[in-house]
Amino acid sequence: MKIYIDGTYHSKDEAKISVFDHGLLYGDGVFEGIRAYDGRVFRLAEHIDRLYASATAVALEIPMAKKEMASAVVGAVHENGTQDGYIRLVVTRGAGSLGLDPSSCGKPTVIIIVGDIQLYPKEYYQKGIRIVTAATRRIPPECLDPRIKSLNYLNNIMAKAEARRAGALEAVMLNTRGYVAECTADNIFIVKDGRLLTPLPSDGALDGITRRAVQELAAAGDIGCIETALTQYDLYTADECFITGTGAEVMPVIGIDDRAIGEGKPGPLTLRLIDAYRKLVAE
Ligand code: PXG
Repeated sequence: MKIYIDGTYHSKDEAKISVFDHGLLYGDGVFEGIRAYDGRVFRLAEHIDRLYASATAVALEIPMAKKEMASAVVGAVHENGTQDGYIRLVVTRGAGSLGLDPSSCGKPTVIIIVGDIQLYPKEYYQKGIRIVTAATRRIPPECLDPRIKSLNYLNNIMAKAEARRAGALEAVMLNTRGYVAECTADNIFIVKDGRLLTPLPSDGALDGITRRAVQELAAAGDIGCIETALTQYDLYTADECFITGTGAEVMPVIGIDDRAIGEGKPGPLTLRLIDAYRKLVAE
């Protein structure tokens, strides 16, 4: 494994950053999780745009142009000889002093890790998964915009731990007003009366790249899709449910908090979208 740090490749054992990096000390930084399929990076431009938007939102100036960053990501995939893999692109505030002040940090640190993707078992896609509602609420958008993909994941991690304790793979997170936001590392969709519904970014949803792709596939397939406020009631009474994310792709959800969703098996629209998404990534 060859890891890119600020323009230089290091072996896994040699890839190290300063303990004074504010990415470590304060979670001060932004990141992207990206997939490579068959040697090609999926929706790279969208990931780069989101990374730079996250950085702009937290006043972090990435020390390279978008074009250069895109080349660095593609270069790291080639350097590792990766066909199908997972790319973690991280930009931290850089090394500074022991204090919050970001102005003490000299230069942001740019890290690109290309790893193997831990695929979910095939049967999850065929049979669907059960998820639970976490007691941990999503940080309110008026405190931290959910569109910022920052290195601060503690509240999502607490929710993920709740999922694990409940024997589930994922957990739904509500916002502080009780509306559905998203899952800990995935967006959520339901199907109701032939139409897709998904929470709004203003209710705490990350503007997911997979979410966008599914919205495009729905539009292309004449399936209505709206972003709207959703409650637990909407989830429990949905005809179908699925989650979307770079890692999970499109994953059917057949149970939430011990309620069966729809007929308790992946629904027809979900299966159609799984198929369409597979074709899209293979294009
Ligand atoms: N919500 C949150 C909070 C996320 O972190 C998504 C939704 C889905 O977004 P994308 O753009 O991937 O469709 C994410 C993405 C990991 C990992 O290592 C996490 C994500 C993506 C890839 C890997 O756990 N989160």
